[in-house]
Order: sequence, then C-alpha cells, then structure tokens
Amino acid sequence: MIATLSCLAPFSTTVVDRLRSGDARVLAQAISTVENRGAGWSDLLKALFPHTGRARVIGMTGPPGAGKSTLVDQLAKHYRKKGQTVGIIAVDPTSPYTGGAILGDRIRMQDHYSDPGIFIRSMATRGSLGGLARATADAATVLDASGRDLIMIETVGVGQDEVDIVRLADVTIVILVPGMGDDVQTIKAGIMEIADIFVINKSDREGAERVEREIRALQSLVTRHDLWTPPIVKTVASDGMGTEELAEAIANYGAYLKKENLVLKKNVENWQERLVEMLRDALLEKARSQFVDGSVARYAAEVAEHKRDPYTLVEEIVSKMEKSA
Ligand SMILES: Nc1nc2c(ncn2[C@@H]2O[C@H](COP(=O)(O)OP(=O)(O)OP(=O)(O)O)[C@@H](O)[C@H]2O)c(=O)[nH]1
Ligand SMILES: [Mg+2]
Repeated sequence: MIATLSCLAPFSTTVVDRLRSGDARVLAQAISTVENRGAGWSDLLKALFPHTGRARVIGMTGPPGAGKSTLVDQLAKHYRKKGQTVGIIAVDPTSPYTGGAILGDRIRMQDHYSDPGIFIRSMATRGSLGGLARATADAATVLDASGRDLIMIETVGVGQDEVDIVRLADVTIVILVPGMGDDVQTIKAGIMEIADIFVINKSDREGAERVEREIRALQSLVTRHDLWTPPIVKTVASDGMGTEELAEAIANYGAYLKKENLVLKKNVENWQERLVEMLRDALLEKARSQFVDGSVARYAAEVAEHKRDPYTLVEEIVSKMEKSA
C-alpha cells in the first residue's frame, strides 16, 4: 500500500517542485492522494493544474487479451528511444500488471524499473469515490504535471466506464484481433465510434484481412465530424512488428488536428464533459452529506412500501441542500 501525501498537506510548493523534478516516490504518493481523495487532494490538483496540458494522452482499449499491455510496452520502448518520458496507467487490468505482459516478463520489468523514464501505475479502484473515470483523469493530470511527455492509458473495452476513460484521451486507439467470434460486429458500437486509430494486433494469426475488411465496411457508414479517416495499423506486438507504423499514425493524427485547427476544439469538448461530471460528483457528494448513516436505506424502504413518494423526497433533499448552501 502506497502512503498518501496526507502528512504533507496542505501542499507547499515543495511537493509540486519535487513532483516536477521527477521524484517517482512523490509521484506515486500524489496519485494515491488524488485517487483515494486523501487529505488535500483538491489543493494538490489546484496547484498542479497550471503545470498541465503539455503531455500527450494516448488511450488504448480493446477486448481482454488482445495484446494491449504488450503494445503499450512496445510503444513505451519506442518513445524512450526517442528520449521521451512515459507514464502508463492500466485501468482495472483483468490480469494485474504485475502478472501481465509488461511486468510478467522479468527482464523487461527490470528494464523498466531501472529506467526512471517509465512510470507504471495500475488502477483497480472500481467503486472509488467519483468513479473510475474520475480517478483515472486525475491520475493523468498528476502525471502530466510531473512532466511526462506521453501518458498511455490501457483499459479493457467492455463497459461504459472504459469508453469514458479513453474517449477523453488526445488520441484513442482501439485494438482488435483476428478470430473474435463474430468479429467486429460484436464489439460494442460505442467503441468503434471512439477510435482515432484501429490496430489489428496478432496479425501473425489468420484472419487479419477479414477484420480489416469489416472495419472498413463499418467505417463507410460513419462520417466523423472532424473528417479524419481512422487508419488501420496491423501489428504483432509480441515481436514489435508495426510499432513504428503505429507511432507514426499517432503522430499523423496529432498533426492533422493541428493543421485543421481542431486541437482547442477537441479540448473544449473534452472539458465540457469532464466539467459536467465533476459537477455531478460534487453535487452528489453534497447530497450524500445530508444523509446520516442508514437514512438512504430507510427512505428506500419507505418508498418501496409506498409510505412516501420518491419525487417529493428528492425535491425535499435538494431544497435542504439549497438552504444549507
Ligand atoms: N501471437 C501473438 N500473441 C500476442 C501478440 N501480442 C500479444 N500477444 C500475447 O497475447 C497475450 C495477452 O497479451 P497482453 O498484452 O497481456 O494482452 P492485454 O490485452 O493487455 O490483456 P488484458 O490486460 O488481460 O486484457 C500474451 O501472452 C502476449 O504475449 C501478437 O501480436 N501475436
Ligand atoms: Mg493488459
């Protein structure tokens, strides 16, 4: 269990300076603080926010076992060779990272750990305050402020939470593999729509062309409002094949957004969603603070037994909140 920064709250510039100087311990503690909403979490984020906005956030999602971690690992190596620093957030990994592809390979694990240019964090905090998307976004903010050039977020693309997380990245990569039963149609429609780049990993297996054809067929039905056509990159992550092409596709998308003057627009859209979510969290927390322990269950019982109507009840709670504001 990593300690939080509560002992250091309220946040002095020293903590921010140490974080920005690349101190990995402070970085890990700062992420724990915002993730668990430990003492001073909001002061910390306020102090860090002016230092954010520089990192590129790459979201990666796809079905379990598609090779996401292996691909993240290859990309991390690629960027490290170019002298860039990397932060990795693995969200709710089905196999914990320590047993998964990146860290399971002891030699590579050693490589990474001896390289302070790569910081890996796994988040398995479903049900955490404010939800997984909130916790991940805040962790990315900390990594961004710490000066990491690239932040990669890996999620298993199964639920809305995961879609919400990667959708807010600067570039979203959807990883598919050959032989997924009924193939691409079975992948959640929401995931297809968020892809800025498609990867067909495990292209060493039979059926990669078929997956490509299916993606193309689905693409022909959708027009994106930014008019970008997501490229399809074939990779064999386990031996590094296609990594260069993927990095190039990532760079191309960034260049396209710049050329079309869409960077700010995309950021504004993302913040519009995040602000609404933050507001919802804050208001919900405030509403919850109106309840003493067990009163929600008591109200629920009263409504279930038709002793009370839920509409009046909610109005009453909201009006109480307004009065206490
Ligand atoms: N044949 C083949 N195997 C691969 C390839 N890429 C990854 N693998 C293997 O597929 C397995 C799963 O890889 P991971 O990188 O852990 O997949 P993941 O998508 O991160 O898995 P979860 O996080 O558990 O959802 C590992 O045994 C990898 O070595 C590939 O391109 N070809
Ligand atoms: Mg993984």
